[in-house]
Amino acid sequence: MTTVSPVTLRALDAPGQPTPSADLDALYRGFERELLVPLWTEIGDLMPTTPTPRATAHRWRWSELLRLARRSGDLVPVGRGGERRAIALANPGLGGRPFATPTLWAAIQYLNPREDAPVHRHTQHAFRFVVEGEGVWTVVDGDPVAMRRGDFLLTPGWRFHGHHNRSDAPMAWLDGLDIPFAHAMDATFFEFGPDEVDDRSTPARSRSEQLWAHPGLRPVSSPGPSVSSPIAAYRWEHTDAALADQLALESAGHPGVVEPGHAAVRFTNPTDGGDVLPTLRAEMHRLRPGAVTAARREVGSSVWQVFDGEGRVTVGDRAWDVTAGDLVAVPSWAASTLAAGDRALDLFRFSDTPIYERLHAHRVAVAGQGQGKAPGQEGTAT
Ligand code: GTQ
Ligand code: FE2
Repeated sequence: MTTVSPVTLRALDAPGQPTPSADLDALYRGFERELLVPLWTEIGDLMPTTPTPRATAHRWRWSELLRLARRSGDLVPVGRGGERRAIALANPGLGGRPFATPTLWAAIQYLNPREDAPVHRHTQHAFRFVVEGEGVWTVVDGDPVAMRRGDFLLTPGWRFHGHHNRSDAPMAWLDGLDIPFAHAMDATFFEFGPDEVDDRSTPARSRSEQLWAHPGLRPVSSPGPSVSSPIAAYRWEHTDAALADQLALESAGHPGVVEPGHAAVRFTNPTDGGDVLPTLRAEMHRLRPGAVTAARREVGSSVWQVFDGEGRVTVGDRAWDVTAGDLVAVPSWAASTLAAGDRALDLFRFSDTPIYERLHAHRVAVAGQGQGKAPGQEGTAT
């Protein structure tokens, strides 16, 4: 049997296959010679009844990330060429590539006191989320943006950006980008910027916030909708207040929370109410002490980062205790549940949902709420 064609061998395990014979084997060799593959041997893999992601659910501990980032701070300079001291999560199902999921990059970035990361731009869309620390300004197209605990910051594609640490303490934060998606799409462009950031001032608020970060108010001078949000920083005080208010409303018997004990807000583009970046969705969630969320599946992948508190994250048949800074990758269509411990649990989440929504490939199923929606039957995103 050592001379049997690889197509025949692969077909042996698959259902609905023709009876093996020398003639069939010759046919399969013909396919191979002509670089052809029949559907009937591949259909289980290519057209499964539900998504079968190669990515797996995985938890990374912030304490370990930080330890290794600090060590990188001792040993690895930041400069032109390498560009960033960023260390990416590599999903165990994705062959060692620096991909948290097939579409999402998630990395810890680390800057030593008084250190600079050089200016560059790329078509990949980026955000930063600050789980602890402060003292770095990221300068986005000449606008200096302070980075502080709890802040969510945007660097939309093709904006020049460099970071500089103005404090005597090191700073680490989470970077999220659509690098794996852009890589798979063969759609990446990159350019070096000037050697120095052009504005080294250190304002508490960026010009983008002065113009745009006033609830419900847009500048009359602004043109129409922009593909990415014009707000460079969403400050923790606003996010925190929004979550606290949802839970206060729930306590008073009014609607607003996602489900009992679970408040959540989505960061949005104020010019159109949509997601902050064309490829990335970002949200902040708060669970009351002891709250447990309904199991939820969604097409597309996501990454959670605990911001505050302790709890347990369950994805499929895996479960992890998590604490501030810990990260969990959730593959497409895996059922996930969050549970808060004795304290409230705050979590940041980002996902590739905008891609799937725009392609009408998005489905969600929540335990106790029936089946996932069929393609073409989704309502408008809310
Ligand atoms: O800070 O500009 O984690 O360009 C990966 C690529 C961070 C950044 C990353 C980047 C950056
Ligand atoms: Fe960058």
